[in-house]
Amino acid sequence: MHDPDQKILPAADWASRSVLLCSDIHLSDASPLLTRAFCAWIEGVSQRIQPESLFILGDLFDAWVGDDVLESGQSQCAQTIANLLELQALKGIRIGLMHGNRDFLMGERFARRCKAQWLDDPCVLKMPSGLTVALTHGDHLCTQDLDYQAFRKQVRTAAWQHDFLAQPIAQRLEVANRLRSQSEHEKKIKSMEIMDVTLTEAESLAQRLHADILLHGHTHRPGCSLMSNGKKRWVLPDWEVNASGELCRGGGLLIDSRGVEVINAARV
Ligand code: LP5
Ligand code: MN
Repeated sequence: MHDPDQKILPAADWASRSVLLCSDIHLSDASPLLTRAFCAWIEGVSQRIQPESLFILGDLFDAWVGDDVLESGQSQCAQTIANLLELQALKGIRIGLMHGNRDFLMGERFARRCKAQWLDDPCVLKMPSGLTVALTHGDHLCTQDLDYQAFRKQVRTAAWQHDFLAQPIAQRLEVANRLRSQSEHEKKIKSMEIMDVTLTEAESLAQRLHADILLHGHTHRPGCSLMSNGKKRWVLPDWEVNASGELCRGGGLLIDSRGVEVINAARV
């Protein structure tokens, strides 16, 4: 059984017999029904499948403006998710968290609270069968999206993050809301091709990491395709509920001794 307090393994070297993966859930206090549906899915699937590990490959939250939000008691969603992940960890499931483009400010305090470990982006998962899977959120592979890449470079600097986190929570939330609106506006203008991963980048990442499979989220275009170098590319779905709280999109993937299996949203 996994010890939740164990030290973070060196980057790019994870081993597990079975891993449940998901990403792009985009949880927030604005959508308690989505939070409820995600919790039900995690609890149901983890009980049924009993995976050794649960890896969340970024954008667990719609926007994360700092770990102090959790401690401030201002976010029911953050509390609920921290409790959910902590409970899974206490049941013996190893929780791996990767940063996405919306929650790259998740920090050590949040990870400790969830009893989670950080997954470097990219990292490599090695299965006992010999199958090797490269894991990434995927946003850095969208190299044709030059505006986004410039934005990403800026907000990932320590100086920028230090200045941002020094602002009061209310101000940070305002900035995040403005950025989310701007992003939604720009996504209507950008072409689908620009917003997808650049295939040559995806291929060379899998090659460089000696992986049989590349697995990522971010693009919200789930599926499996064969790359020109013969390696497979699996893409995780994003999540959404309808007005009644039923999942219309979501779910994840399970990797075990049988390979990769789609675990859809309804299957709990
Ligand atoms: O997330 P998604 O899928 O909708 O779109 C992404 C890219 N957008 C983003 C922006 C995020 O959605 C906003 C995240 C807010 C939470 C972070 C909180 C703390 C950080 C605060 C940062 C100031 O990542 C989108 C891509 C799309 O994926 C597909 O790959 O196209 O990229 C954009 O829309 C970015 C624009 O192209 C460039 C934005 C430039 C804005 C510069 C203003 C800087 C303001 C600084 C404010 C202090
Ligand atoms: Mn993303």
